[in-house]
Amino acid sequence: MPIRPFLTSLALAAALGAAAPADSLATAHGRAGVTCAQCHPLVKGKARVDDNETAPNAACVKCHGDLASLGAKTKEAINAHASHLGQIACTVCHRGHEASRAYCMNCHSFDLKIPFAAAPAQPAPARPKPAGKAKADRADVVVIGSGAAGMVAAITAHDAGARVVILEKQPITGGNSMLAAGGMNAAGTPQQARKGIQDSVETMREDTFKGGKGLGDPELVALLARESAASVAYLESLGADLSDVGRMGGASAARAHRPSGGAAVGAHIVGVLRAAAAKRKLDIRVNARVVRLLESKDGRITGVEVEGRHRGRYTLQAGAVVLAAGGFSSNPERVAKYQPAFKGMTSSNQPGATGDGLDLGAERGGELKDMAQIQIHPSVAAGSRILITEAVRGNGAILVNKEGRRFFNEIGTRDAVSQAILRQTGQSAFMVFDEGVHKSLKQIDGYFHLGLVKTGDTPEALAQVIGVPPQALRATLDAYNAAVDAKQDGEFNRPDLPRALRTPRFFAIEVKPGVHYTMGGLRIDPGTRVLAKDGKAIPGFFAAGEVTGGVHGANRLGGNSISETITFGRIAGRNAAAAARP
Ligand code: MEZ
Repeated sequence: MPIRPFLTSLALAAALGAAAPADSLATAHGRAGVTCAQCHPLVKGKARVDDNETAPNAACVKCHGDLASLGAKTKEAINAHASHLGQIACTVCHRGHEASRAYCMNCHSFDLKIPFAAAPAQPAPARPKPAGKAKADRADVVVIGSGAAGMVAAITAHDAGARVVILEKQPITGGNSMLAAGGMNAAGTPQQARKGIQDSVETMREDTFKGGKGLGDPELVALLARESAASVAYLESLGADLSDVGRMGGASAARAHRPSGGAAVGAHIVGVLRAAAAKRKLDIRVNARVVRLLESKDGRITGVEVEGRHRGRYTLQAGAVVLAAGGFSSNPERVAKYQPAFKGMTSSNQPGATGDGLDLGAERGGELKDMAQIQIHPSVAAGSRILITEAVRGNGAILVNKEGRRFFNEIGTRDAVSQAILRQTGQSAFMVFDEGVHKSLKQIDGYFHLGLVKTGDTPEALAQVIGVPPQALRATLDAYNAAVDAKQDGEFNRPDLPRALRTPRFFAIEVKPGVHYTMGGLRIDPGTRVLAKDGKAIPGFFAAGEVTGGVHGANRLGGNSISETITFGRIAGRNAAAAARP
């Protein structure tokens, strides 16, 4: 096949503009004179592609520019090329031989136009064969999942001298950690000291255990609290900014660490971890689903069988495997199986949070615990999958029902606040705040950007916009502000009253509870070794993050998830590297 020189991106754009609506991106490129081999380099005369789709992506960037340059050109308010998903590959959204679809539409419902969205479900040309052998068919440590737990485990194992491969079934890295908003809990940090916050490891341990209704594993809970400050320091050593500290529900002190100004913690941390992984040249394979854990005759986990999007099935032998594949909040059937009352509820999670990692571990004899402990988060924007971070309430917002009245301590634990909302008219509430709260937390700008916030110059004007009785909303705000002035919430016993709500303008977001976190999972010991039903560790098998059970008991406190991923990810990486050593 002749390899013609690339068209200029201008000429290509003109040719693509004339594409028939049912074209796929590949056929339109073909008509524009782009040859297959320009996107799929020929290996021994055949077009090949690896699961990371490296060559097609390099070709996209060569002709069209990278995400940053495309993002800078966009005039639209919703800029799909400059999202919180960070640097992702072009082919995540722009598919060659099938309909293209913006990845963000898994969670959002923007009116985004993406070229070739109407491509017919045509059979793609015979799947291109993989680009020869994958980089390694043997690793010291295989990590399954690329959220914060997986990335930290991989980086730690690498730094301990192990050869590591990360396998991610989604086309992008970051998992649910990418969406984490409010902060990372830690006690006894320099950040808290600088702000004069009184807290201790013991208080964090107590809050976590009590928040989990005493169901948490005491050793794991204590470990989470004890290592939390070191985990913040670890992230900082990789370049993270965790200088802001706020208070979350169920915490007796402000201990949720996040970037300055109150920006979302998850996208920031994932960016830092991606950069750390790139610096170490870690072998990260996306579009790579693990279908089976390999086991030796004596019950040791010895590797994985992988289904690569293009490569097909292959095995990867390993000295140790770390499972960090997350929970199952995006799997409505599984949620309903364990909690029928949550059937049909929205979820705040990324689409990959389906729980297949739990199956992998259970199939190899790992014990599952607390599977029915599923958390609904009180504040998902009504009619969406967009989490309105608890930090908005933590920084002073109140919850008001359709009658314009407060009804609960807004920074109670999530289970209690969610149930209180479900008891209100329409099973929803308005999160009401003022310009003071808005200014205190950068993340709120994102909710304006997404059109989720209703606005009024006065409480009465806001009430008109959201359809609640104006006098009632005015009276509610007056009573709340009086409580803030008196430093005592006699009505609902809210323990923290950070600021009065008097600074115009006034804002409201309608929220409903949504499935947010699954506390149950594989049982582990404090060394992150996966335990079998007889209580013995399964050799060569480690797990960290939401795929495990036991840290959060019956209810996780906001900010404890990212904390868990870093602390247990570090332990898993260290111990897996040691276990993999011959
Ligand atoms: O830990 C969480 O789930 C969290 C902090 C969520 C949020 O409301 O921001």
